[in-house]
Amino acid sequence: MMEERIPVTYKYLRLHKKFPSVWCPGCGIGIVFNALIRAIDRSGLKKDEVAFVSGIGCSGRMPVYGDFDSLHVTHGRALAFATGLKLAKPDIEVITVMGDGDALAIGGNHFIHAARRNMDITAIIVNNSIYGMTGGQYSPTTPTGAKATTAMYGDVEQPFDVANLAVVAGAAFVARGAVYYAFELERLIEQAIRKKGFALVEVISHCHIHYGKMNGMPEAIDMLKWQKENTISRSQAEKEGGAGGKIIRGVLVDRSLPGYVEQYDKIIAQAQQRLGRAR
Ligand SMILES: Cc1ncc(C[n+]2csc(CCOP(=O)(O)OP(=O)(O)O)c2C)c(N)n1
Ligand code: SF4
Repeated sequence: MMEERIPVTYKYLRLHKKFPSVWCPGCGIGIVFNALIRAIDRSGLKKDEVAFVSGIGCSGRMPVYGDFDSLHVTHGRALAFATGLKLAKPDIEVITVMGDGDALAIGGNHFIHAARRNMDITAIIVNNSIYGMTGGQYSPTTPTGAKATTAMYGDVEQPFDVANLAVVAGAAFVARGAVYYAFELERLIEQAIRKKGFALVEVISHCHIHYGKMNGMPEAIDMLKWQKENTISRSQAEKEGGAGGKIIRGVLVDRSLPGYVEQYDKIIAQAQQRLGRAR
């Protein structure tokens, strides 16, 4: 009898409760979710050692489908809730999943300060350059000139470079992956999970339904080809002496910085010593 092979991902899904998912066929979010789950599996964490936190948006639905302790909170506030959770339960691996709108528009303030504080959180930003869930409004990462339902003649704003924003804000670990390179993405997320401190993985993903349709790439495959042709690994860029105008994938920063939780614990210990009490 042939042995039935069950993908590792199935172990971590609320399979009989929450499926089918809301995601459009071909959306990049499913690939990110798979990579994230495989990264958790590789890192050896047990289900009850992980908590998922998300805001609202197509990307923010991931914790609904993952069988972990989850907080599905208000739009833009995932990192604020994740910070509270981490302080209350420092031993839990807290993972936030956000869309670019969620993390960088309404949630932009939380994003820079979580990075600045070096909160020990793994943050995944699924950057599809658009507000997917609400019908394709432009976001802080929509490229200048690209069309959106709120920019029919092209967006006039400058987009954020998400990963570099995290670098200058003070994150301990910053990486960028792309859905097209799913196995590389899995390794980047695993590194982020293992890292102490604020660890960001920006994932270049796609919303062919809104962004693609308005910008000459109506099928998921068009957008995946775009990722293949317009991104380059850091090692390849170094070999070639430059990125040639392409977006760099890989680890951008991995540094040792004091983490917020350990600094906070030190303050508590000092205060308790002064008051003459053991913790
Ligand atoms: C306070 C608040 N403002 C606005 C909304 C409406 N809203 C829901 S999801 C969303 C944007 C989603 O875009 P993004 O975060 O990029 O995620 P995606 O759906 O593309 O994955 C917005 C504006 C809301 N739910 N709550
Ligand atoms: S609307 Fe866009 S981002 Fe949302 S599930 Fe569909 S393809 Fe994905």
